[in-house]
Amino acid sequence: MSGNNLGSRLKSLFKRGKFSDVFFEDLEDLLIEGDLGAITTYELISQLKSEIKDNKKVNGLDFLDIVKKYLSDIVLSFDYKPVLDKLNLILILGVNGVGKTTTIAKLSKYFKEEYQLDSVLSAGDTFRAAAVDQLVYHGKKLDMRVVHQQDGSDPGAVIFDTIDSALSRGDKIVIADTAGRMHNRDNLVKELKKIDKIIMSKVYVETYKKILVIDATTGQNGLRQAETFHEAIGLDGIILAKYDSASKGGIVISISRDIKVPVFFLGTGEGYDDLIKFDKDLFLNNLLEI
Ligand SMILES: Nc1nc2c(ncn2[C@@H]2O[C@H](COP(=O)(O)OP(=O)(O)O)[C@@H](O)[C@H]2O)c(=O)[nH]1
Ligand SMILES: [Mg+2]
Repeated sequence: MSGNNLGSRLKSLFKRGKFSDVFFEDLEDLLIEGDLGAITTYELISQLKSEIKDNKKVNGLDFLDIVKKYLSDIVLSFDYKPVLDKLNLILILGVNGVGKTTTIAKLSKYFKEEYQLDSVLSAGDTFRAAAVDQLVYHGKKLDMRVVHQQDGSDPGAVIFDTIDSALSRGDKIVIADTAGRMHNRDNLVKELKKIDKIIMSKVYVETYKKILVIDATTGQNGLRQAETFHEAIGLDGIILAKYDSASKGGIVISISRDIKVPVFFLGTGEGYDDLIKFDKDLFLNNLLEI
């Protein structure tokens, strides 16, 4: 259920107005179900308890304000802008099916509209046969160049080639796809470290961003994915895909809190235009239905 109706359920709980043990137990359940994570939940509840002690007259609306203020101090956002006179490399990471390839297509359209820059798409997911075709398809639709090799080739070599060709042609943005297979964690980590090293040898560190795509519907599993990728190569940001689902994305609160990686964008549908910059205030208003 991942955060469904968290705000309205909080509101109806607060309306009861009796701050009994049962009230706090129900509140705890709601926050946990909303994917806020255990530590956030316990700290938030102890803060609410002390606010009640200090001010007996807190009402439902004050309560939501306290919750929002608390979460606002935790959630991290980042306003991503490419560096206009250098080659920008965006490495897109994430487990299978979260929305990586679709997000790459959306990002390329976004950069075209915002900065009039074409992106070169790098088909670094060489593990799944259809992945290269999918990127080539989007490239054709959006009129973006795609660099690819045959299925099963070395992803590091594909990305290496892409960067070389982008540098020689003066392109400013490379967005690289990767395979998200997780069944063998050691292999995945090894491969990611290799790709990371290749990229670091070719682009300026300030123009290189490692972005993890998380599926909003996966709940706490998203935090474990973020931890795995962050430990492997260090993440710069998160894109939360499928935010148009019933989930309100409470998982980014746990990710911000536990590994301190900010959110860049939200994916809001399957179309090329369904990508919006992450706005913390809007996100929290939507989560809490304020
Ligand atoms: N509703 C919705 N679907 C999405 C979004 N992003 C991706 N998808 C869908 O999720 C599925 C998997 O996407 P894909 O990009 O192939 O994932 P990948 O395996 O990580 O590359 C596709 O059917 C996409 O259309 C989103 O923001 N909202
Ligand atoms: Mg893909």
